[in-house]
Amino acid sequence: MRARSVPRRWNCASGWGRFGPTRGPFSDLERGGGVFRFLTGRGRVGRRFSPRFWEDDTALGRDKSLLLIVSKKWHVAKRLTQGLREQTDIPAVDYLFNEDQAHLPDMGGVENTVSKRERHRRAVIKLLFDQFGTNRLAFCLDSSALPLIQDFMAEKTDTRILMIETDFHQDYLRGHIARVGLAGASAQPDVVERLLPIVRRDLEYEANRLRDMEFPRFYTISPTAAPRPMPRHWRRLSTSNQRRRSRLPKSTICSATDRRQQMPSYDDQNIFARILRGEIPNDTVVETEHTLVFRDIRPQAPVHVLVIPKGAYVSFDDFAANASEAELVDFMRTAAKVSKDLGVSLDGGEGFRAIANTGPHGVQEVPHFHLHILGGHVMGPMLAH
Ligand code: DGP
Repeated sequence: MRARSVPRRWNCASGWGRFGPTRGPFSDLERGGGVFRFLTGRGRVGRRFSPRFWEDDTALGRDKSLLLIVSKKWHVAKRLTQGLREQTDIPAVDYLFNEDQAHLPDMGGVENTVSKRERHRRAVIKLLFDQFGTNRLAFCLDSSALPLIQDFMAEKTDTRILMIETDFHQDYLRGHIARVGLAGASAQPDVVERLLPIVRRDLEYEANRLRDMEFPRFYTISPTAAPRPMPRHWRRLSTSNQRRRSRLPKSTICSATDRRQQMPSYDDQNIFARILRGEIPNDTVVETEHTLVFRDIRPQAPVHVLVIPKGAYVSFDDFAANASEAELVDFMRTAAKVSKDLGVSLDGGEGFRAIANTGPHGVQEVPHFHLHILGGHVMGPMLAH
C-alpha cells in the first residue's frame, strides 16, 4: 500500500541550489531571502510582482490640512485656486482627479494619468505635501466625486470642504449635456430641451447628497445664502485681500468712506474691479471720469451693456449711500447718454430695461455695483416664471 503523501516545506536553499550554479546572475536564488527579494522587490501590480512605493496605502497624517474645494462649475473653483496660488502660501491644484492638467508638479510618474491619481490618491496627496514642502493643500473636486470626498473625510487629517454652490442656467446645462456626451452635436434640439430638467435635477441631487452627509467642517459659498462667518483659512485670505486693496491705484478704485462699514466689504478681486484695473479686457462703449460702460459678456438682448462706477461700491444701496454727488450724477447721465447712443432710449428708440441686481435675493453675481441696460426688442415679463 502506498503511503499518503504529506506536503513538505520547500527548502529554498537546497531546492534552488539543485537547479543552478552558485555563480552568475541567478546565484542569489539559492538562498530563500534572495528569492523572496527577487520576486517581490520590484514591479507594478498585475505585471510585476509587488507594489510600487506609491501603492502602499498609508494614512496622510494628523498634522496635515486638506482644503477640498467642491464645485460643479470647474472654471469657478479654478478661479479660487488661482487666487490661492497668487495671494497665499497655500499650494492649490485644480481638478487633479478629472483633468490631466491640474497644476501638478513632476512627481515621478504617479501623476501621469487621472486614473492613476485616483487609484493612488493618498500617495499622490502625500507626495504633493512633500513636493510643496507644506502641511496644507487645497484642491478641487467635482461634486459627483462623493466616494473620494468620503474617503478623504475619513482621514485623521484636518480636512475641510468648501462647496461653491452655483445656479445651473439653461445655457450651462446645454453645455454640460454636450460635454458629458448625453447628446451629440447632431442631436435634435427638442431632445436636448427634454434632457434639461432631468440633468438639472441630477445636478441638484448631487449637491444635496453632499450637503446631507453633514460632514463636520463643511462650508458653502452660495449666490443666495446670507453671509456666514468664514473658516479661519479663508479669513486669512480675505485679510491679505484687504492689504492688497490698500495698494490699489487711486485713479481707478476710490477709497471707501467711513459709512461703508455698514455695507458688505468690497472684494477687490471681483471681475469688474479687475476690468477697471485693466487686468481683463472688455468691450468698452463709453468711459467718463467716474463711470465705465462696456458690453456684457453674456448678452441677453440685442443691446446689453453694463454701466459701472469706477469707485469701489458693492451694490446699488452702497453706491446710493456712499458715492459723491459727482459720481452719482455722472453715473446717471452716462447711463442715459449710452442708451440714446445705442438707439434704445425713447429719444429715437423704443425703450429699454435697466436692472440693478442687488444682493442674494436680487441674485447679484458680481459684487461691484452695475446697471444692466437691455434693449433692442420687447423685453417680455419683468421676471421669469
Ligand atoms: P449680475 O448677475 O447682475 O451680477 O450680472 C453680472 C453680469 O456681468 C452678467 O450678466 C455677466 C457679466 N459679466 C461677468 N463677467 C464678465 C466679464 O468678464 N466681462 C463682461 N463684459 N461681462 C461680464
